[in-house]
Amino acid sequence: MSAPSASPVVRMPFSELQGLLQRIFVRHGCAEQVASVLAHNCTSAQRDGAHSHGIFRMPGYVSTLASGWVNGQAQPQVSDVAPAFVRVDAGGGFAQPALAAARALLVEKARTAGIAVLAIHNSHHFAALWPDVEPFAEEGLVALSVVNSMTCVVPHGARKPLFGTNPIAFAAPCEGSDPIVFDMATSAMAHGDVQIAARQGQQLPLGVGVDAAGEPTTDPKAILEGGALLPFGGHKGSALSMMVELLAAALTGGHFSWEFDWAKHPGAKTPWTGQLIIVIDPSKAEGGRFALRSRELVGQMQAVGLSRLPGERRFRERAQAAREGVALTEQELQGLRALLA
Ligand code: NDP
Ligand code: PYC
Repeated sequence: MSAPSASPVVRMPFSELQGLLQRIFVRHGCAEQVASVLAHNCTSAQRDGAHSHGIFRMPGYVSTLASGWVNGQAQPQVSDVAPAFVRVDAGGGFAQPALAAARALLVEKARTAGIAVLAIHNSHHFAALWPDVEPFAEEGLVALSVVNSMTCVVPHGARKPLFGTNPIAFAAPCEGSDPIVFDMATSAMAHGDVQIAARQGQQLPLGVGVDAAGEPTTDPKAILEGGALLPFGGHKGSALSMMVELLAAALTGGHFSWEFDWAKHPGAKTPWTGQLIIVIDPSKAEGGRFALRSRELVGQMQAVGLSRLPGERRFRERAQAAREGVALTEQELQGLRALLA
């Protein structure tokens, strides 16, 4: 999805935009450490052209903080519960600072046991998921993460929404190149992209969602105002979304996507759920040549005609941002300055 405006594009150094976002988070009640983690996450999404979870999200972060729904000052409580299992109670704060607090222990366990699980609960996740897994692959590890969101997806064969948009992100090292990374909602479209389409007055393909009467619609506003999304790929995406509910909520101790009620917090936007991250050390595997085998797989995919790997578009946009600065529109920049005022 393209940037959400026809306003002129400006480019800023990563550090400058990150600093601006960090000040906004602090201004609206986040502790410095929380603000730093969220600002880095959000700037990274903007830099990579992941627009549904870049600065488009800043008004939502601000309104959810103002509503008192999320605790921007939460101190994550990390528990070392088993040789390969770490739990974090995020304290009603954001999931990313909880991951940051547990990360060193998680990696140590994965390198010792070969695999380790991080189960975060009592957490809010309002971001893209790839920033949570990609850094593991950059240090030679394989990582898989799932997070559930808010009820807005009708399970395949059902009549009413129950699941969240429930993304799955995966990252693996690949010899001689950027890691292999994919990150996808299990709904036919991310909720953020439906919001962007509604804002831009675009229609959606059939199969993305239904209106308030449960009828197929191509109108994003009908999906957002009383309608719902569908899983991608019919029963297959629906099964994956169910798996995300189980792993991100039931296994972590977090809420299912339908289990929280933000009605008493006008402006609340962030799903109060859970997140699971599994990290594997591939050096323990047969042959210890995982990254080389990744390279072979990619080579074979390209040999049969593949021209775009998942993650490749982001890495391309990242390279351009490194040369020219992170792109945002003049209108978005003004909006950010207004959030700081
Ligand atoms: P997309 O459908 O845009 O992309 C999904 C994956 O497929 C990406 O890895 C993308 O790579 C890759 N891809 C897309 N098009 C192609 C193609 N033609 N060929 C090869 N690979 C391709 O993502 P979604 O709309 O499903 O999700 C968007 C974001 O929303 C995600 O970051 C997700 O984490 C986030 N989200 C967050 C939620 C939360 O609760 N926090 C809930 C739901 C979604 P590339 O990135 O390089 O384009
Ligand atoms: O885009 O579906 C989405 C989403 C939900 C929560 C954060 N992003």
